Amino acid sequence: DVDLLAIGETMVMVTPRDGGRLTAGADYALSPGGAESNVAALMAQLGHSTAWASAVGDDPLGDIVVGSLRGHGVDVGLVRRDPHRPTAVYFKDPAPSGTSVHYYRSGSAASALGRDDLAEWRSRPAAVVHVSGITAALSEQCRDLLRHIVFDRPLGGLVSFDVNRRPALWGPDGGADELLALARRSDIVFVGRDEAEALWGTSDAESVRDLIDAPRYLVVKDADIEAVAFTPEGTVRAASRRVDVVDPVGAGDAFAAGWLSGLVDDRPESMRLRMGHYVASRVLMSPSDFAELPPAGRVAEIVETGPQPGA
Ligand code: KDG
Repeated sequence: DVDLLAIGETMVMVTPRDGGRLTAGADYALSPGGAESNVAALMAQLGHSTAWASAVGDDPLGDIVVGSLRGHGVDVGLVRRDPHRPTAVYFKDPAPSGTSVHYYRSGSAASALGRDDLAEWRSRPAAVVHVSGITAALSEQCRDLLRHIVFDRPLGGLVSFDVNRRPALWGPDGGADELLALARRSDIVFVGRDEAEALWGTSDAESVRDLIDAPRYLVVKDADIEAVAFTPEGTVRAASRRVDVVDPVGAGDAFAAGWLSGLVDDRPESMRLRMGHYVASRVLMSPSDFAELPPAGRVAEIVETGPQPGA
């Protein structure tokens, strides 16, 4: 069995190499951009066995995505190559006022994922199956697949759901009802306080808890302030690490990777939250959606013995 099976679309991300604006750049870097596979790749760096299930085109961009994730130690044996649909692309435009993203993903290989893919995926039983709300916005078929995974549990394991609000992918309601229904039926839920406020009008972590209520673990992240976990053993809070933010994209995935690593290793909740903050801080300081981490084992040591968050 693997520790984590992550399911979702991964695109090729195009971003200016010098960190400048997209329209000003002359030199661009290509790398994989996918919320769920980011979690798998970061957890692999933390020493866990992880697999990523998805589809990409049978094209060079698909080779880039699969090759890079394999290079990061993720099992990519469940990734289907689609000869008829392309790998999606997205452009990241880092602006001082906030990074924006531009998607070219409709009709992509991953938008045709569906229940037919499950038979193959069952060959990798996982302790945690990690999915996100992005999949619900990709196509009707993807939404049906995600609902089936969360509601009917065809894959076993704990279902971890990152709300991952992406307004650019949704119609006017922003997916509020759909994302709430999925969160209520998952075992582990990650959501930003700001995301929850935009989707559901909640004001603080407790009101998010009152609304979602059901999951075994609910982690509400409040940007650079703190994260609050509601667990069967009670409520635990941990302050965020103060860092100079280079690019926030991917920090949520990194937090999930750190937290889930702590869960799989059976660490106490305060440690899980601090692992989440630590891995997020590394991605916040990196221009990409990703970061190289210190060797597995060393991270837990740094988090356990290093300066406490906020210090
Ligand atoms: O989560 C960070 C990025 O990798 C992500 O935004 C790209 O999967 C992505 C999406 O759909 O937005």
